Amino acid sequence: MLEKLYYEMLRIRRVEEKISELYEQGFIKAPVHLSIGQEAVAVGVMAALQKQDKIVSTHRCHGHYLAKGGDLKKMMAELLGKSGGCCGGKGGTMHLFDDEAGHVISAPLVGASIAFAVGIALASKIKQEKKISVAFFGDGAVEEGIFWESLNFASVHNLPVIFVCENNLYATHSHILKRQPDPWITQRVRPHGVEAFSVNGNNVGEVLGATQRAVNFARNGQPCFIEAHTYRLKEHWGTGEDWHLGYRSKEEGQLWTRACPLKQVKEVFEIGNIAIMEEKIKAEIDEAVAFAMKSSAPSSNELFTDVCSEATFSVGDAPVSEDRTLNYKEAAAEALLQAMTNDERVILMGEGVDNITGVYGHVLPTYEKFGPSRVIDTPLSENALTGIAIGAALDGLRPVLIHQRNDFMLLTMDQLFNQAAKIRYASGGKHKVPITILSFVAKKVGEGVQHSQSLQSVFAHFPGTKVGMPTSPADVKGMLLSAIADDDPVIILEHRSLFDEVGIVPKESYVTPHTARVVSGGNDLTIVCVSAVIKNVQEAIGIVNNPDPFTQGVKISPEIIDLRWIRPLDIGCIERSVRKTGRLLVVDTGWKHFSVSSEIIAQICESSLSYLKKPPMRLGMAEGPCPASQFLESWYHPSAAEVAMSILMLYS
Ligand SMILES: Cc1ncc(C[n+]2csc(CCOP(=O)(O)OP(=O)(O)O)c2C)c(N)n1
Ligand SMILES: [Mg+2]
Repeated sequence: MLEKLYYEMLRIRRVEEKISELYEQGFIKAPVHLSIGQEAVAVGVMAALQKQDKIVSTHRCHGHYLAKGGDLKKMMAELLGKSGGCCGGKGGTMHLFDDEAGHVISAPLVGASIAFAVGIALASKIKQEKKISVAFFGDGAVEEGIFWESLNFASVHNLPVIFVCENNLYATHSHILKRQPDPWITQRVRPHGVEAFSVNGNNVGEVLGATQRAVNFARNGQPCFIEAHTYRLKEHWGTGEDWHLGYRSKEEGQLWTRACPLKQVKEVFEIGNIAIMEEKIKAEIDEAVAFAMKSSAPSSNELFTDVCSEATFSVGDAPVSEDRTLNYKEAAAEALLQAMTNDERVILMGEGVDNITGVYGHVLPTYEKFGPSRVIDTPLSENALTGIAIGAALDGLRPVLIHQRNDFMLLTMDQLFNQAAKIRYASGGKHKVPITILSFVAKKVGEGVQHSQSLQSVFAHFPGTKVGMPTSPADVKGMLLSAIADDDPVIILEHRSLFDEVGIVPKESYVTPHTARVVSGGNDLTIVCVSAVIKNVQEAIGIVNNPDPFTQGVKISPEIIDLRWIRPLDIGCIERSVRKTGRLLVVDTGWKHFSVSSEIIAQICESSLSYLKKPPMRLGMAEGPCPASQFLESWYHPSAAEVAMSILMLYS
């Protein structure tokens, strides 16, 4: 056993030395974060795991990848940016993954991947599998909120997960005592209800022993934490030494060099024929480098592949087989119930989802039917929850995560847009992240600047996500079902002022296609509506066409388009209409500047400028935060009268 552990550590060391050579020769053009000096942690932990167990890693991921059984050839090709790499060259040095080996993913945003391990553990528990998951991270990650949020969630839900902190004393160039009140992280972790071990991370046997104990706990639903004290011998990134920078001393480095994991084994134990080991490793490395060198460079098409999935569900308009009516909230609740009934991979998570109101009633039927194992009330940890949903999705579930206001989603920006939106691409299309985020926009609730925003343009900015804003009861059902069936992250924003709208909603399950809806045809003017503004627009048309002195008896027949999906944007529908009417008004629930309306008008100007008879116009919230006072807020959103004025100005 010890020989095998030594061999694995030596292999990582030699691979990283070869990486250094390739880097210095200019074959690797990206930062390399070497784990030279820290090999015992990866090897000791992995020796206690089974193949089925899954791990997630960080920017310093080479050792974890190799120790878990990741393919060395594909790793080398990835580091060289080649198409034969494990991510087709799209992931690079910090995004290695080998799903078959159980190295699910590594993510360089400090702390981010910790939540994925918790999500994988949640999925294991729900699927009643025996596998456990392990998150590797550095001491710096312990300063991130997501670490504590993840730890808390794992503890409350008794998840089979092990948190492995490689405490190498430094985050980049900053010593732990400058960043944390107590360098013994274990002490601060224990009160969270996890079993915690502190080990000499340079002693592979000690790491293995602690991990074996942790594995026994974790397989029985007791999360564990291992703090492995270790030391990075090379600079933070790059291949050299950095004693000259002065943030750590050469003497300290010499102490740790003497305590190097390889030496610790060799000096104490009789290890078989090391020369044979060296030869075998060299042959393997040479073969991997040859493979990587021969592998072709990716073609320019690869910029645009693996960004989003092709829709995996059949599309078509909502069936109108019968004329049952539901209100908007009931239709949304029915979508969630049908999705969970039809597919046992669908789970629902969110803060207070099981409380008496069941998130505006949306969750009551699902909670009643499926109970707390699939409708999961969560701690208030928006960012970690998103990461946990990602982890569960990477392990085969289709989580729906609810935030009661879209304002709260700003706390999840890292997980949503650095992680969920990028994982398909960074894994070369091999991973998918089928998560649905359901959230709400509110107006006229008196809750002011942090509860009344409409942030669709922020969310739609990122390739790799889809964003929908349903307006009708039929669409809220179809768009939610579409989101849940989608293999990519989809954000659905409901507007609370639509909750009481009633309409025909087919009973069966169906998906709303990624197209805009022409609500009423007309030739005089195109009005594009985003979400709830459609009610104001319809009222405005009533005002305009009402024969009174204000309108001087004009009769305008506008084409009203309900956008439905912000991303993908159905610009074709708007173009067809504008080329017919020559006039465009966009009315949005959000701000005008840097917005959905800006995007639509820019695209129309690019493609259809010569068709426009007048400069396009747009309306949105006043360019300031939303006031709490009902008096102030009454001027804040575009009123029907303002819409009417704009229509008249465009038409005149
Ligand atoms: C959220 C975030 N903040 C900052 C960085 C820049 N950064 C990259 S690695 C690193 C230090 C991480 O230290 P630690 O977690 O101890 O890991 P180590 O590098 O020591 O292995 C920092 C600050 C980042 N990648 N992500
Ligand atoms: Mg560190």
